[in-house]
Amino acid sequence: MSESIVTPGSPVPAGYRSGFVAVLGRPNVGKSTLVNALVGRKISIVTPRPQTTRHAIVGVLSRPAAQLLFVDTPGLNPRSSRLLNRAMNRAVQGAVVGADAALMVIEPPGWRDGDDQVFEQVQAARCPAILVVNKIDRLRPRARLLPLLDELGRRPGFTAMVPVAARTGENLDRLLDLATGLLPEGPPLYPADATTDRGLAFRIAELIREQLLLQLRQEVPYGLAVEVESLEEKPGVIVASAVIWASRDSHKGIVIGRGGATLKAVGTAARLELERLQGVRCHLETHVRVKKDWADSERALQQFGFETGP
Ligand SMILES: Nc1nc2c(ncn2[C@@H]2O[C@H](COP(=O)(O)OP(=O)(O)OP(=O)(O)O)[C@@H](O)[C@H]2O)c(=O)[nH]1
Ligand SMILES: [Mg+2]
Repeated sequence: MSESIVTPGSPVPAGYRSGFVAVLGRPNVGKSTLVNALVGRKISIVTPRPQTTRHAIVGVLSRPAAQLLFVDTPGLNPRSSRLLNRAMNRAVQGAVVGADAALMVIEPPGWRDGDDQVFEQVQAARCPAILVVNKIDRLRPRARLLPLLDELGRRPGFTAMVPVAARTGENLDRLLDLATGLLPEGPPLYPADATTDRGLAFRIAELIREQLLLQLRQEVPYGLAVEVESLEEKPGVIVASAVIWASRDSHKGIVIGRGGATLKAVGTAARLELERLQGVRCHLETHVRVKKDWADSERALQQFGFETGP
C-alpha cells in the first residue's frame, strides 16, 4: 500500500476529496470499459452486446488527494416491461440518488433519442455532470471530432465535456482530474486497497455471465442468470461451484451444448479469466438448471441480488 494513499480513520490531508461518481449512459456506450480503465482493474464485465451490466457496481480509485467511487450502471432501457429490466433501471436510480458527480457517456456519431432519457437521470442526480464522448478512436477521419464536439458543447446541463477512448486510455487523465474536482471535501470511504464493493462470489458469477454473453447467440444469454452456490478460498486456490439458471427448458440444452461442449468452453474461459484476475489457481464447477421465467419473478430476482419494488 502506498504511503501517500489515505485510509479511513487516518488523518486526512487538507483538501482531500471523496465521493460517488455515477456513470450513466445508454446500453453499450462503454460505461464498464470506462470504469475499468479509470480504476485500472477489471471491476465490471465487458462484451460487445448491449445490456451486459445488470447491477450498480462500485469501482474504487484511491489517489493521494482523493478517493473516487465510480458507480458503473446498467444501460438505461426505458421501454421494457420485464421485471428484470425494471430492476436494472432501479439500479440506475439508486446510483443517481447517491451521486456526488455524474459522467454521462455517449458515443459517436452523437446524441441519440435514448440519450434524452439518460439525461433525465443526470438531471435527477442534481449534481455536477460531465459529458463523456467515448470511442473517439473509432472516428475516421479524426477531423470529424471537431464538429461533433462543437455540436455537443452547445448542450446545457454539463460542467464539462471530455472526448475519450476508454479502450485505449486516451484522455482519461484529464477526465479523472475534472471528476476529482467535482467531488466534495471529505475522508475516504473505502480502505485504500479496495477496488470494488462486490465480493468474490459476485465477481465469479459475472465472469461466467460474460462468457455466456460472448459464446451464446441471439437472445439466449439474456434469459440466463448465474449464482455461485459454494465458494472456498484456500491458500493459492479458489474452489467454486455455480448454477447457470435458464428461464426455459430449451435454453438449458443450448447452454450445455452437444456433449456438454458449450458449458465446458464457458466454464474454462471463465476460470482462465478468474485465474488471470485473482492470480491464483481456481477450480470452477458449473451446472445448468431451469427456473421458469425468472426474469419476471420478483422472488427469483431478489434471490439473484436485485432490488425489486413497485
Ligand atoms: N473502439 C472502442 N470501443 C469501445 C470503447 N469503449 C468501449 N468499447 C467497446 O464497446 C462495447 C461495449 O462496452 P461496455 O463497456 O460493455 O459498454 P456498457 O456501456 O458498459 O454496456 P452495458 O453494460 O451493456 O450498458 C465493447 O465491445 C467495448 O470493447 C472505446 O473507447 N473504443
Ligand atoms: Mg456495462
